[in-house]
Amino acid sequence: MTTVVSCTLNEATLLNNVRVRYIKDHIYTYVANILIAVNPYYDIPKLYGPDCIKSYQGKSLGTMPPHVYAIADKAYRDMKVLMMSQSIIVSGESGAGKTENTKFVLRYLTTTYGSGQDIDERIVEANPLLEAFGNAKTVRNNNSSRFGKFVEIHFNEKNAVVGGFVSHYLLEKSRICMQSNDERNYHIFYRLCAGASEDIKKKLHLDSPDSFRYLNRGSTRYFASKDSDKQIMQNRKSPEHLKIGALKDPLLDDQGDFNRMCEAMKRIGLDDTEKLDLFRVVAGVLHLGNIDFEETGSSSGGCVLKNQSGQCLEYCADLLGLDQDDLRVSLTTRIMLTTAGGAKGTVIKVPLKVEQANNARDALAKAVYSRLFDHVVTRVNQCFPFETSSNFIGVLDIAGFEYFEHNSFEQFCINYCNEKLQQFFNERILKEEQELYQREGLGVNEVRYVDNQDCIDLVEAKLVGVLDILDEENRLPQPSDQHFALAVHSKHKDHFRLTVPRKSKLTIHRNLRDDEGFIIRHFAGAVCYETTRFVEKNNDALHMSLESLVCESKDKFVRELFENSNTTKDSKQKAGKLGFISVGNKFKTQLNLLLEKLRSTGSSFIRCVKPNLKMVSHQFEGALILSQLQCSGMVSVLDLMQGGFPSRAPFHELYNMYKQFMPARLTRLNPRLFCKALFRALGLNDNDFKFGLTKVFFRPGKFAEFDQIMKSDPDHLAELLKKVNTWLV
Ligand code: AOV
Ligand code: MG
Repeated sequence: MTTVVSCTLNEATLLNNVRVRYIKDHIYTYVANILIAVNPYYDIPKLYGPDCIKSYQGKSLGTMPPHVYAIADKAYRDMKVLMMSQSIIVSGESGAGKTENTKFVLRYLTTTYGSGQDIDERIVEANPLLEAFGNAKTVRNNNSSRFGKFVEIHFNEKNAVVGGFVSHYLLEKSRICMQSNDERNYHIFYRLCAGASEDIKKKLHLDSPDSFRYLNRGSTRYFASKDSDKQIMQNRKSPEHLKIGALKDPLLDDQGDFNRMCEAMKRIGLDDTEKLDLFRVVAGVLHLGNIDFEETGSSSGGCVLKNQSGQCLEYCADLLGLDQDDLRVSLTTRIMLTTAGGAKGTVIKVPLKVEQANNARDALAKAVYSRLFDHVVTRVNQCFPFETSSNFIGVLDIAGFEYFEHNSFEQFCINYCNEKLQQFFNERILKEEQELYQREGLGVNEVRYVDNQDCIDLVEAKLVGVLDILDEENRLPQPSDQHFALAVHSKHKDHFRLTVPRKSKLTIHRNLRDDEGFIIRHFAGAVCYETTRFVEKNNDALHMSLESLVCESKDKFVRELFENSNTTKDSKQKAGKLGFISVGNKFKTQLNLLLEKLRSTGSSFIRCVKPNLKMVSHQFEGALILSQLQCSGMVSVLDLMQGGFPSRAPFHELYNMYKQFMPARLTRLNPRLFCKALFRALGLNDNDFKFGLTKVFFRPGKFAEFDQIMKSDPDHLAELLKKVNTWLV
């Protein structure tokens, strides 16, 4: 049997089950209909090949070994039978395999149920492009997605693929200008430097990544040099590969990846002009990053460009279609509207200090790159448009709960998102299950779980939620991170979910003051957030002078990046007055829309698990894995399963499904009696199922057995049915 069918299910048996299977390269395991996927960190032969794809087509869950394909097929069949859109929610921590499994789902669905048109391929080929611009090497994952995405595959009334749509969430912007030790910027920067033709390199004035500030911040050098390093890296079973500087990871083949990306661009229909547009802006950002400032030494306290930055300024202005002098002025001064002295709306130019000019430069780089990423997603969406869609299957690939040594605004947003998804999971799996058992009168024990609505409110409630407190801070004339942290504490003095850092038992956070952060008790554990730069990170608006600079670019492509950005006109106007567009509240709105969508679909869950921190194959770290299973809510699911009935079928469905095999007199019975008679005739064990009011419920794995009897052995079935006839008489 392939599912978890142990009679006593608890976290120890689950962990053991997952371990035993993992050792045999069976990386997938079910708990009820939830798929647990352990990252094997090597390519298991034939696990995803075309034969395997074929073998899952149209098969009920549980009739074949657990697989991500089985979940994809279930979603498809549910969509078809229930005529309802479906979602597959893939979660797990960084490096657990979310993105890889997402790609397998997309490939399965387009291969198996595609229309045989370009569109099928395009949905799959969009990924290399999205990953080039939105993924980066981190210490946890060489190909870490630094944005969340929800990919919808749309189907027509005949249930064939007609198109797709990608929504994206929260690209990590800080990475564009700065990376932690041993991490990299987005792949595209290195790939372009490594792979572009000499002609393009010349046009874009590209050099080695080492020559760009935005790329050489990691502590180690980027180049893969020694052959011995390469050998170590290729042998992933050896932890030695971690000792080699991360930036020169020979597993990342920037040149080869560049070629693959260009191939993908071609396949999804991007022409050379469009390709060059993208590359030009990427290069423009790199040159912008190389501009340096120094103090003027004059009494005004302003700054000027360093002498050697003249060339970078020229390149950047040229590539982004800006006027050199305008760019220089916008980076070193700030335009402000003043109402002082009654002169309404007088424009004054305030000179910037070196640090402020550096910030202006970085803000411009982040704005340009993130708008470029928005454009890439929009462009990808144009590659698989659909006019009519009956239903869709959406796959959500978004970072799981994060808890690092230092946690900032990014972790705060991600963990808030995970609270919302956990609530959805609870709703679907636990609450609905429990309510259903009650409604159907099964007499199954109540399952207790911690409702996390209070934690969600703490973040998103109007006015008093952390996001609104932060927005309020952003709107102050002189916002400060310290004032914000204190405001959070003062509004939630006795909140169960929130506490001051000094009360933390977590020793690494002991030295944080109240005005430097706060701790939130999440469903998956307490996290201490350091609030430095929260105010800045929550603001999506550029200084007025920079905004108008790019909006008036001579380069049509750059101009359109800003004109068409998904910031609405309304919020732009507001931003103009206040200099503020809220990142946090935009995310909240997006997230609530996403959840509304998820709630309107049927859902399946894939919980990805990272087996070890070394990113090597064949190493199972039990404690690490158990804590992931707990964080993802799997352990509470087990409680439910213990006395539960994960598979169920309405009487009328069983009736319709099997009446063709039945003698006429039996089909005259009402569906409920019909099922009772059938089950009795088949001699099923009473412990394996329960009759509710409208449905019959099965113990784990038992529906598949029943289905097998009904479908696979007509002679045996005929024998049994004869018995029913006698029994009815
Ligand atoms: P993630 O999406 O969950 O992390 P990925 O899907 O990028 O993680 O997986 C990380 C790496 O693990 C991949 O690049 C592969 O090398 C390997 N891997 C994952 N799944 C498989 C598989 N089924 N078979 C073989 N190798 C696999 V992040 O995006 O960082 O949260 O932000
Ligand atoms: Mg990923």
